[in-house]
Amino acid sequence: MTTESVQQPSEAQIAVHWREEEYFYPPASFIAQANGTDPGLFDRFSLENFPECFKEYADLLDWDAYWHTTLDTSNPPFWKWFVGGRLNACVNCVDRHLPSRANQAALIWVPEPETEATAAITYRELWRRVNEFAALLKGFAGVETGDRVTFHLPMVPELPVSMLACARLGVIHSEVFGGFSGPACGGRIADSGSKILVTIDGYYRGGELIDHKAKADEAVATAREQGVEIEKVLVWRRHPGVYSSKTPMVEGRDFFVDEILPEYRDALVDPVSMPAEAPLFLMYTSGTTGKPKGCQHSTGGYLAYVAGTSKYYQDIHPDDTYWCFADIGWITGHSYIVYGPLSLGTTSVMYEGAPTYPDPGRPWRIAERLGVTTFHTAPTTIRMLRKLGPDEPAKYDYRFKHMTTVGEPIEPEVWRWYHQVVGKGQAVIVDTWWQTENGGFLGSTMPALQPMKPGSCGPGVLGIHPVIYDENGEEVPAGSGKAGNICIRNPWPGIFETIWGQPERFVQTYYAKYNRDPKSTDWLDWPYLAGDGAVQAADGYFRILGRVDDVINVAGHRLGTKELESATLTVEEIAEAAAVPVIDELRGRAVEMYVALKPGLTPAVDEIEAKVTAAIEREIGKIARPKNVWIVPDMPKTRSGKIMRRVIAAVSNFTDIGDVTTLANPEIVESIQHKVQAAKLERGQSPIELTPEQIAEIQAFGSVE
Ligand code: 6R9
Repeated sequence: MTTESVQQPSEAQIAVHWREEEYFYPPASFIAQANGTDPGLFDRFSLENFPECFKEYADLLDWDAYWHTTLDTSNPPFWKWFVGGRLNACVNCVDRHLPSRANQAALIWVPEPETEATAAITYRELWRRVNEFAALLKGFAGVETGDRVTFHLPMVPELPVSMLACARLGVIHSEVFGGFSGPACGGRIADSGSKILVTIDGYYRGGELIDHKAKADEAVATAREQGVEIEKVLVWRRHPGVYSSKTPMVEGRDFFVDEILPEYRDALVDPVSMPAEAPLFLMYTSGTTGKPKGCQHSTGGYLAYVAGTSKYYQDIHPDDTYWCFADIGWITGHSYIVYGPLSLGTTSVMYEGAPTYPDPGRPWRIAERLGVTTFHTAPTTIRMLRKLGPDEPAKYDYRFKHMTTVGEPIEPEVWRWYHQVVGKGQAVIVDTWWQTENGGFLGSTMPALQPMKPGSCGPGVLGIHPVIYDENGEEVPAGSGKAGNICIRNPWPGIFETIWGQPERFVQTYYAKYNRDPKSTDWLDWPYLAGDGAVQAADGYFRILGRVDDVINVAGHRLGTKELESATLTVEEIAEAAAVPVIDELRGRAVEMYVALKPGLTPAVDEIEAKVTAAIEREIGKIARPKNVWIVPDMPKTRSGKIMRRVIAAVSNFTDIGDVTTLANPEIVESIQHKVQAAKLERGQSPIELTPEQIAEIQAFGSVE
């Protein structure tokens, strides 16, 4: 055994292999109209001007009372922004636009069935609906400022209406992604202590009217088991007046919103002026251990941060038609479908359904019909659209000036398709790196001022000063080719305030690792640990390698799954790729690649395997040579579209697959398992006995905590 395979290298020693990508420059037509064209911005937001620089973001909002302290660090790391300031988030997103744009569309909602009409909701109509629902929440449901209300809503306009109604009342909303199960929702109800659940009878997804109310009953039961009793379930109806769920309504507990709302017709509710640091909402993120974490976001700091980043990085102008094709059930939708765009008074598009329903031309038909100018989505959606409809964008007459990618590292191959085919070579792209915990973007290029580089998010955004530390807390210099843990040196207004009910876990998870002195009230002693591995190129751009646990250690060389996947995607036939570790007696870990091919190809299996191996050898080196390459019809995915690497890692290692019921496509797992394991046995790769640590590693692979 070599020393290499025995000693674990420190983060600082991780060699990262990738090819430097070329720059792409924004078109002159984009620069001519951009919000951020003054290079002086970077000086204004330099560390020397911290924290006062963020006044510029806060000044985008209307305040009832101006703050006296920009940043209060007296109780680290529970930072408080804009202390003394008071405001209402709903007023900032709705009321204040009425004098200038009452009859401009605030939201344009596209139902999934193409036979159903698109609905444009003006700022004035939104104001009406929000007031009426706020009146119902207060009068009928009895909620009070500071209470929590859980929503389990899909992509329907009732979701932003419910959010803004809570914000108007100073009630903390907690939206659970509509695709989550009833029990998952119940656990979050219990954790937040909500007494009210807002849901809907059904919604369209993939051509089907899904029965959603059924999940509410399970959610209430789970919450009860965990000691929290839901008093009322408010049920919106997808088709008002018609009940589309098979589950009975529970007498005295369940109520149709459309039956009660008429009592509140034209009601107006005074917005509650909230302290800047009052919580606006909770957003749960999953972890592999313990309860999901309820990230608590503030009113003033959060709203200022999403307004500022929407202005400069989304380049939002009021007369844009801005479409963030994400789900409001995730942080991206909260910040960049609802709060950011509406605070700036633009028109925000929402789409109810699946990207490829009824065909992979759908998003481009929506873009053409609505005249979308600004488009925002995730690599997983881009990969899916590329796989199923590579030539579709060209068939539609739309023109994007600006596009965003968010949520995962994007492979340069996929980036180039997005740029060339979706953006028709005319749109600027921002690759925005951030997390549920962060409120808004952390890493991105400033679209008119900094060139794009496929696969890299760019430098820290305005006022965000990232640094990469090794395991010992030493800075890993830019251009060293070494990876480490990306951290943010300074607090910022969008950072979450705490984990709801778990302040120790907040400190432990995000600050303990690199804190220099637990008593220090100097924010410089409290770097924020993002939990992602990253590399910084000599030009200062960061390349995010994925969660720190998404790394495969092959004979002492840690390889980012994303590097392997990127290399694999350079093979023309391949649409999607996922790398997992397989326990290997000789090399510690070996790599197995799972690949899905572009449609319509009948592959010569050996040929594809050889091409993948050659591509990885070429892009990374022989060390990363995969042990096996498996061609699969599709990857097991979460409902938010992230590939579940732990499931295929379990297949490769013959370990227990675990719970797959929360996958979007659980049926795929069995066929992959059967095919791969039979082939492995045929190749003489029979299962080896694993240690408990090894089993735990496989089970946790690719998970977020
Ligand atoms: C906004 C969001 C957070 C994790 C994050 C990182 C990954 C997000 C990325 C990215 C590379 C990007 N991530 N954006 N990786 N490039 N542009 O996605 O929040 O769901 O909490 O996920 O997603 O690993 O730590 P969330």
